[in-house]
Amino acid sequence: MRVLLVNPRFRLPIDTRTTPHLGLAYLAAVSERRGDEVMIFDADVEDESVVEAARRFAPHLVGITANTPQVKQAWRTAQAIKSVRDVPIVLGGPHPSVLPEESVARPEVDIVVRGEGEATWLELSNVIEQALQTAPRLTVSQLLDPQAHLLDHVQGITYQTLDGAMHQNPARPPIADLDSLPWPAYHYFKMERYTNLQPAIDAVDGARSFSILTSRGCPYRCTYCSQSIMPQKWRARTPENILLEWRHLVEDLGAQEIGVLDDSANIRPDRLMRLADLLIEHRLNHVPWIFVNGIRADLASKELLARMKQAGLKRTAFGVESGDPDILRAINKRIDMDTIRQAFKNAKEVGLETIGFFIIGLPGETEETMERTIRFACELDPLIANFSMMTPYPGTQVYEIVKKHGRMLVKDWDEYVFFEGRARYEMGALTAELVERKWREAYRRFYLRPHRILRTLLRKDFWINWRRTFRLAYRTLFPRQERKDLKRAVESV
Ligand code: B12
Ligand code: SF4
Repeated sequence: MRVLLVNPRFRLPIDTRTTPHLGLAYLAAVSERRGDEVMIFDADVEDESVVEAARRFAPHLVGITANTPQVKQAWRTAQAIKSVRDVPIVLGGPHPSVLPEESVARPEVDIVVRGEGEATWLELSNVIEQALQTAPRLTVSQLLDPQAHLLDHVQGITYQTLDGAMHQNPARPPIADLDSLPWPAYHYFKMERYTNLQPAIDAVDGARSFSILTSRGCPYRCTYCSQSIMPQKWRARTPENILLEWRHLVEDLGAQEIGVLDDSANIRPDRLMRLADLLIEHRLNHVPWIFVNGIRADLASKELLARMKQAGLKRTAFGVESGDPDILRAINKRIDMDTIRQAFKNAKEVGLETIGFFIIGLPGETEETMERTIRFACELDPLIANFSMMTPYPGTQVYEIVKKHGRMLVKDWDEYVFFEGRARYEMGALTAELVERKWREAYRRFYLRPHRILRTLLRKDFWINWRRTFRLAYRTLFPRQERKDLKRAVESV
């Protein structure tokens, strides 16, 4: 069977072509293991249109991924494919997982896979292949015929049969044994077209940057985080299993940097300690790696950080979010400021570079609390401070709070990006003017301190990348024209 997996193009004032989409890379791997012919269409890097690709490849099944700001583009993409081929179109990813009925109600979307996708995608592929055996010209109408009951037993999907009935099949339990998954299938991506993991600060050949996922899920429930849509249960691969993939990335694919994308990699510090030992023992520690997405500051002891540094860890991010203790409590972060201070101190003392993630405009914020966040960022002084404008994603607690007590300023999913410098909602004393001003101030005050400017100028990678860095800074702070041009280009599919 031929399966086409699509990452719809996305307009964002930052470069999104950093690394191949890991979710699609996993789905491609399970399809390949099933014996399917696979094509990945990552619209961010392709030359041809998705319509041309669908015509040429003639898939029996199409899967499209979508986060919130991508979902409308996912619908446009589905429409474009449907215009040339009567093929079942399945949507998955963070957005349709939270609001499956919204997508399924559209004529161009047939099925939504909710949550973790591999097992459901596999089962759907089996169902469709079996149906194709009895009806080689299987139409979508046959698949969605209420009398046929073809999809009745597939867990984790939502779909609408031809009689208009919406079916929300029971949720699929999370994959218990992550070691059983195949490795992400990078060979379906045009690797040479991606940038490296953090192109604003590192100069690495993009074709040699890879990501890895050592655990899934997160036991915490921070009120602003879309992680709350994934299974609460934190599951981890064994260090021995991770080592095999790590070695494959380094020795077979020539990785020059590896990004660990876990939400919360250090929930069990002993597991990371063992992984670090294995990387050292197997001489894989010459390839630098980065915790791109942040680790928990309360579980990052100096001993663990030092061992990981020895194992090749170059840089780690921490989710700090706020410099105000009450706001930290309100967002359910379950970390206090001293613990965060200590984690940054430990990381710097063992020689690691640090990234701090901060949020401006959380519910309940005032000018003073945002001011504390800016001051805390300057005090912690990470190599990179990333200030996100609070964007309430559907499914999160903040989204419910804002819907109830505030006023959403953006109605369109396309606008749900947080690097754009525009406030997404207003609530009480938290006006758009105030949040936008503090967000601009945060970047200005953090990066334009004399010692920061000097530090930036002294980095070798800055000079290799300076054109790009200035372009990114400009696009981040003045996104308006960029947005218009991108919108036009993207919506043509
Ligand atoms: C790495 C990452 C990025 C990278 C993306 C690199 C890339 N090319 O993929 C960068 C830094 C560019 C990025 C940017 C953004 N990101 Co981001 N990102 C992540 C992160 C940390 C890891 C993604 C990942 O690889 N996960 C692991 C894989 C295995 O999971 P997955 O992709 O979700 O796929 C699984 C399922 O969702 C499902 N699935 C997914 N697609 C499909 C399709 C089909 C057909 C099927 C059947 C199943 C299926 O099956 C997959 C396998 O189990 C996640 C957090 C997270 N834990 O997922 C946030 C996350 C996805 N990002 C998020 C956001 C908000 C953004 C931005 C919008 C932020 C912004 N700047 O405003 C941008 C959007 C950029 C874009 N192009 O769309 C949110 C999404 C929330 C939402 N409701 O949409 C997340 C969930 C973070 C969070 N906790 O809030 N991101
Ligand atoms: S912000 Fe981090 S710790 Fe909090 S729920 Fe999301 S992934 Fe978990």
